[in-house]
Amino acid sequence: MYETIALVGATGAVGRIVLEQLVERKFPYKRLKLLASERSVGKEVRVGDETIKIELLEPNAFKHVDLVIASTPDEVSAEFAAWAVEAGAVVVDESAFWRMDDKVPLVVPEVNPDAVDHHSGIIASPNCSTTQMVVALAPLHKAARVKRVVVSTYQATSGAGIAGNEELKDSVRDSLSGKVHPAKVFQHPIAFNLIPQIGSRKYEGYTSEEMKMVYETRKIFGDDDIQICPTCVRVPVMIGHSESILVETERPLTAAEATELFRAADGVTVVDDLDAMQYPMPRDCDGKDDVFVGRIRKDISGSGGIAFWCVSDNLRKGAATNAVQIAELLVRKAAAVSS
Ligand code: 2RA
Repeated sequence: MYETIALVGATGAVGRIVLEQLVERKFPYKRLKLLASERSVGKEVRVGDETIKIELLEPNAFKHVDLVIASTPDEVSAEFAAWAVEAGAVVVDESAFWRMDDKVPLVVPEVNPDAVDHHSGIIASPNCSTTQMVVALAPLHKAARVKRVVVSTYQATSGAGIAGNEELKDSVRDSLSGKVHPAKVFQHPIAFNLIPQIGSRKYEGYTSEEMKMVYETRKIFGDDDIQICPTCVRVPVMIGHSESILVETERPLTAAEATELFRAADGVTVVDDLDAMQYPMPRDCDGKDDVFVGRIRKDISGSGGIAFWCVSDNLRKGAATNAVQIAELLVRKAAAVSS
């Protein structure tokens, strides 16, 4: 058990859910510190039966802290993580800053739990669009080795934080009264629209969000030969990222075999009955921790691959839940060593 844990970024969209998860999942700790920038210092946050005052995120804030869960912008993580590690804490970090650092494991507990054994103080949690895809692909990769993936995402506005959801609401309200709400968070008005750009130009016309899916997936599976062609799209949905995935495996799988592998996998729920109009949709996955798959079928264009549809709550498994699960994994591993 960790005596003192800290959450950095408690007031953000993901931070709020981390707090809910710590309570819901009965994460073992004695004391919880909430740390944030000057703007939030002194604010009171209800956590289960406790009310906790937010303290300033500064170099001395991590004295006696054993474990940190952090959901902050990259530049904040770049600075504070060293303070925490220096004070002896382990940091489970949600930002993109550390994910591709060779010394930092990038962990999805259902996929590569043993990667946590090799940390030097920081453990990274992947980007939401990567996390749900690797949870779904992991059982296929284990059984038949994934060679190539073509993925299109349909990403919720909450991926851009509370401000993203506010912009969607304002944009819908203004559109319905015949006005155009000026886009601030997104590149274009999001109401009744789809925006095929998440992040900035990164490589050969692909965006930063798309290249995260490539690099992070390879790191998590420990296989640089996996070829991935992603297209990331922002859609006017508040919670729940959806992905249309075509996967080719070294040993071709039938749709029935893939379905059985999905059914047996940890963290995956199959919802797949086209005749009964049953398939995963963001509205149904909101507030749930699993990755949902459906529309599982063979690729009829001749790749020998499997096509499927995958939905997950981007704030939960895509962020908060994965971070808390990493922390739980650390607790279990420490208990196993000491017993
Ligand atoms: C998004 N994947 O949806 C990002 C958040 N990490 O914008």
